[in-house]
Amino acid sequence: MQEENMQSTVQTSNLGNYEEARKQFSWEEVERHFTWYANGKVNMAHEAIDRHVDEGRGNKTALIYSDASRRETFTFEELKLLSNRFGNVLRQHGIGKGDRVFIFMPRSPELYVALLGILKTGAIAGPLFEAFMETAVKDRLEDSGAVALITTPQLLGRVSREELPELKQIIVVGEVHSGEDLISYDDEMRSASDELEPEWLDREDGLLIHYTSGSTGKPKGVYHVQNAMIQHYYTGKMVLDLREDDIYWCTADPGWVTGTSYGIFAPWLNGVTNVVRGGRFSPQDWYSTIERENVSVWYSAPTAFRMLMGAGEQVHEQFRLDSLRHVLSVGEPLNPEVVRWGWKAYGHRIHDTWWMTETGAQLICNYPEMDIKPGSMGKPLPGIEAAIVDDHGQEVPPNHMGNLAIRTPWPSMMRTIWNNPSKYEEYFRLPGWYVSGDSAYMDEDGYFWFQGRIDDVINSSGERIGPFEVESKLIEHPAVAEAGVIGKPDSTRGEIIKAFIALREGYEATDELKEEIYRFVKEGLSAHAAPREIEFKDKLPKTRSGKIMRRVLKAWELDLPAGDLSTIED
Ligand code: 6R9
Repeated sequence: MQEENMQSTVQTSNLGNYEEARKQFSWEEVERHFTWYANGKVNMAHEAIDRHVDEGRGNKTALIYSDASRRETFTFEELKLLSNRFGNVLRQHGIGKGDRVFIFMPRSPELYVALLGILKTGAIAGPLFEAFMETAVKDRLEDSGAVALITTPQLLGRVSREELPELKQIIVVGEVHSGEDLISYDDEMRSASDELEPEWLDREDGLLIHYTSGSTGKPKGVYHVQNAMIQHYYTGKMVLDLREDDIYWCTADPGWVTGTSYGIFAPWLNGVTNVVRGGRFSPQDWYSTIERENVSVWYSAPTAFRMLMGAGEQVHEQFRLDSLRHVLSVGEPLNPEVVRWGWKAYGHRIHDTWWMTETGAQLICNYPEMDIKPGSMGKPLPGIEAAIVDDHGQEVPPNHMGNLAIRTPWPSMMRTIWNNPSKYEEYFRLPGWYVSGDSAYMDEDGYFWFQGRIDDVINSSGERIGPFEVESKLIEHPAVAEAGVIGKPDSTRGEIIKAFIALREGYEATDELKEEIYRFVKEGLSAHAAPREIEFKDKLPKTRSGKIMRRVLKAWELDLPAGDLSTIED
């Protein structure tokens, strides 16, 4: 990327004139910023790390890692040398281009070094959540045909090696006992050379496989290629609004696509200092991370924001949060109440962004310069054509609910579902469109409003009700910390609305409270949207990325099998 070219990207990031920006935009223009546009040789780890060293930014801090027991910083140069070493370790064991190499460990500097090292060899990285149990790990390693795994002594017991004949090498970060047929990360890193020529790849060569759960069947291996970096880089600039001196914190784990696209690639392609915080969530811990590291751009998820909101003012008021310049959210609908609260609590409107594992990067967003309508996901990125279509692929008029679909292609879209091309085809069942599986509508100003997953939409007495709308109203009630809403079969109404609710501290689960909450929704939203049944729970079932698993609520309710639970939080 040339310095003067980066300037011109910054200028187009002024989306104040959205229509004009859309007209002028071309992906090819963005591609030109990469040196590989001219020579055709590409490697994500080189673009994200080594290039900054080559261009004189080697001494800049790339990574600030901390958890309860340590805090370490790494410059771009240090990350270059460490990932070179790890690349050499892998090469010594015969690993190279196209091999699938998985990572199964908690966040730590070694995880990030390992991932970059994998990419340098041209292998395809597969990050897994540390919380996965034996079957979840096995399913993913088996389906991908992984040849190597990087893990820790604590997690090793969940790797059923006998059942995974293709898994040749296990590299352990931590203590290894001799005679165990394991590779010690520490030993081999010590003796490996820190010089390495990365594997030069084609832009359509592999980058990552992220496993994600559908509503049925086994998890799907979403396959991404090097070319995705065009969009990671560009959205980092336009949507995250990353600038040279930013301290950026994405709270997501690399086991989730947000933790790679926006926890690794977008910040480092833009040469920005990246904060990683290990350990468990607590409001105090997160706010003190922002305060200590002077975080300026913060990307998190609705569940976290709701929990921070639930913690009450007395918590955030103890911290100095004025380093923040831009706050963003992804993963689930961001309730209007949370947007309004964020404005009050942080002085910033939380900017919602919509995208999926399959899309590889953000597609519909609230840009820094845009007027936010609280509750809306925003507008399509320049270069992205989104629409609401009916089941035949015809666009529906504004304010009508339908399938949220994207005109193909875009740079970061998945290239296949690993081992399952027919699953991949299902996303393109309407010719010319990628069908997201979300239902939404577009208003007369071109803002998109999420309604639910297609299969979550409730039909009560002929009214189509998006569960999110009801959930958003519910959490405006002072007693409600979290809410999940499903349609429960009902002989007269087709379905009635049932709400599962976790209460905030200090509220008691009584019938009077149920009655009060019912009336609150009825009066605030509509009678047909009010939950006729309410059940209080200590906790709601959620994925690791914070999505309330309505299908689990439904399974509880109807006494059905809950399906694949490998991504559930606890
Ligand atoms: C990045 C990520 C994708 C699904 C998507 C939708 C939901 C994501 C959202 C949102 C409403 C938003 N989703 N962002 N719903 N508003 N801003 O989340 O990927 O884990 O694959 O989930 O998440 O239902 O289809 P992934």
